[in-house]
Order: sequence, then C-alpha cells, then structure tokens
Amino acid sequence: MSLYLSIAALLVAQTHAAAHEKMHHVKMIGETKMMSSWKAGGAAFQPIAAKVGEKVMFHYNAYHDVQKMSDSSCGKTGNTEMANNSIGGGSGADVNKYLYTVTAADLVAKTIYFSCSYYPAGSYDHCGKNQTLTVTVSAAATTPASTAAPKATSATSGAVQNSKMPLLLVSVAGSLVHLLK
Ligand SMILES: [Cu+2]
Repeated sequence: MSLYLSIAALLVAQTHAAAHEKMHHVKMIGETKMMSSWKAGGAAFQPIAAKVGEKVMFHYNAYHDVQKMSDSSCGKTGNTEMANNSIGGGSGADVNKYLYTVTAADLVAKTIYFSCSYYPAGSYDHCGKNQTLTVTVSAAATTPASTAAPKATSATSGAVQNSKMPLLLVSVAGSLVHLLK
C-alpha cells in the first residue's frame, strides 16, 4: 500500500515539476550570455545540476549532434544518439535545438554525460575537444500537497457522488411512492 502511495506521490511530483519546465541552458565556463553554442574547441562546458523532469537545452549547427554517453570517457560504443545534426528548430547559425528531459533513470545513475560524435560523425573527435557536458541529477522537488492534491480529490469525490446518485434516486422514488399511498 505504502509503495503504491509512494509511486503515486512520485508521479504527481514529476507531473508538477514538468509543468514548470525548468530549463538549463548549456553554457561554457566564462560565458555571460544565457547559453553557448554546443560545439567543440571552446572552453569546457559548465556542469549542470538538474532535477528529474527538468530540461537541458542544446543549440548547435550541422557539424554536431547530441550523444548521451555511457560514461565520462569518450568511448565510441554504448552511447545513445539523442539528436542528430539536422533536427532543426534552432535559430541563426545554430540551426538545431534539442531539449533533453532528465528522467527517473538518470536519478538512479546520479550523473549523466553528453557529448558529440563529430567530426566526422562517429569519430567522437569533438569529445576530446571540450564538447562534453556533465549533468548531476537530484530528485524532483517535493511540492506542497495542496498544489497537487485537489485534482485527485475532486476526481475521487466526483466518482463517489456519481456512485451515490442511483441510491439517492431510489430513495426519492421510494418517498414519492410512500406519499402517494
Ligand atoms: Cu561536435
């Protein structure tokens, strides 16, 4: 029972966190703008601390991609391509934009790593040229019960009212029958 409640609470917390959509912008050390281009050869990227459900935004041109790395090394195998070099959605020179959402599995891993498989694709040359990002993951913020609870409560009470409705009708009908006698 308590396990189910915990899972339910976790789901509510995640839904709530997702609604706020806190965004982390990938940024190089020393960068003063909101974000940096996701690219190689510049300063190292600042590590990001993110909660489950929060998002990490990458902006990059056609010479990069977004790989979720299997570990902190630049190994070429076991990585997952999250976005390729032509997903679009970006602006200006950075034609690509990718939003990564931190997952519950990432919380288990505690720290996740991103890099780029270019150039050329699959060489991971950029990984050795500072195009790496470390994200440390923590649990979604616990929210006051008052913010999340009303929906569940109203849904429950609605169901209860609906189930009581036939009984109410029967008792009203019974009263009418009694009056008519
Ligand atoms: Cu790259």
